Amino acid sequence: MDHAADVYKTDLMTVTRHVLNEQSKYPESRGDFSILLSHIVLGCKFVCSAVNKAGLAKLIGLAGETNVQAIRVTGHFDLQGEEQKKLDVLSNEVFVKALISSGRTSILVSEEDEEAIFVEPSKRGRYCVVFDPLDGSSNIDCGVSIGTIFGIYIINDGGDPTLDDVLKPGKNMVAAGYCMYGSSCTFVLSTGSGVNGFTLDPSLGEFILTHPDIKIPNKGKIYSVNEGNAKNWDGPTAKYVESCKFPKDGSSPKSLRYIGSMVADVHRTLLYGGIFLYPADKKSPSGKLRVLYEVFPMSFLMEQAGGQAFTGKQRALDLIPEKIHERSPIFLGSYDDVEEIKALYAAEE
Ligand code: AHM
Ligand code: MG
Repeated sequence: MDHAADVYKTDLMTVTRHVLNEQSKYPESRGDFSILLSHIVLGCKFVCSAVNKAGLAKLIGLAGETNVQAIRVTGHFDLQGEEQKKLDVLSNEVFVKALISSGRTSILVSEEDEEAIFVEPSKRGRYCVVFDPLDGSSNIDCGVSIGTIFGIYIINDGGDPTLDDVLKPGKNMVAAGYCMYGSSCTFVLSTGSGVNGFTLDPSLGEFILTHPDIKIPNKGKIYSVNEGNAKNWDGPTAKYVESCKFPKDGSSPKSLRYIGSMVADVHRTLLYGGIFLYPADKKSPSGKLRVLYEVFPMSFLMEQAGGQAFTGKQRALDLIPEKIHERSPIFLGSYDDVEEIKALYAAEE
C-alpha cells in the first residue's frame, strides 16, 4: 500500500500539465499555447498575492502613502519614492508585461487601456489576448472576491496584426477563463473542450486540478442581478425577475444572490446553476459589461459547461463587436433558465 498517497495526493495535475496533455492531442501543436498560458498563470499568481496583501496594507494605514513601511509591506511592487499604485493599475502592468514577454502575443486589449496594444514585431506571436486584469476592483477595500477575466484569439497568418483580429465574435475564441481571488484562488479555464477548475496550493505555488469537467446544472434555484436598477428595466427583464420571485407554475421562488463582482457571481452560477443577468436599462441601453473581456469569456465558459448566454437579441458568442470597449446586455447560466428569458424576448418581437 502506498502510504504517502494516503496522506498526500502524489499525482498532481497542474494547469500547465493539463494544457500540455490537451495539446498533445494535436500533432501540429507547437507548444505556443502552453507558454502563453503559463504567463497568464504567472500574472494571476502575482495578482493573488497582491490582493491578499492589500487588506494588510490598508489595515496599517498605508494606502496612498509614500513611506518606508509601504516599501517594506509592498516592497516587490517597486514603490520606492512613488505613491502606492492602485491594484487595478498594478495588475494591468503585470499582465501586459507577462503577455508581451511570452513572445506569443500580437495584440492585447485590456479594460485598463483605452487603446489596444500592438506588440513590437520582434516579440510577436500568434495570439491576441483580451482581458480585464482586475474586475470588480471597487470591492477591494471590503475584501470581497474579485477576479481577472481573459479570452484568447488566434491571429490570421501573414500580414501585420490589425484591430480586426480582435473584433471577432466570441465563438472564434480558442480559450477563455478567469481567476477568482476569493477565500481560495481559483483558476477556471476552457480551451474549447469543456471547463476545468484549478485551485492555487499556496505551499506549492501551483494551480492544481480540483474541479474537473465542470457542468452547470440544467436549471438552478438562484438568480443574480442588481435589482436597484429595476425601475429602468425593459419588459422582458422585469417579467423574468418577477417570475423568479412569484413563479406561476407552482414551483418555489428562486433565491437572490448578488455580489456585484462578475467573476464571483459567474463562478457561483457555474457551480450551483441559475442565472446571472446584467440587462440593458433606460439609463444604459447597452448594459454595463464589456463584450470582449467580460461577456465573451464568461459566455464561452457557460456554453462549454452546458449552459447558455444570450444578449436579449442573440446568442452572445455570435455578436460581432465594432469597438474594443463595446458593452452588451447579458443573460447567462443554466440552459433552461436562459431558455425562459429568451422566450420572453421572443414574445416581445
Ligand atoms: P468594473 O469593470 O468597473 O469593475 O465593473 C464591472 C463589475 C462587474 O464585476 C459586476 O458584475 C458589475 O460591475 C456590477 O455592477 P453594478 O455595481 O452596477 O451592479
Ligand atoms: Mg471589469
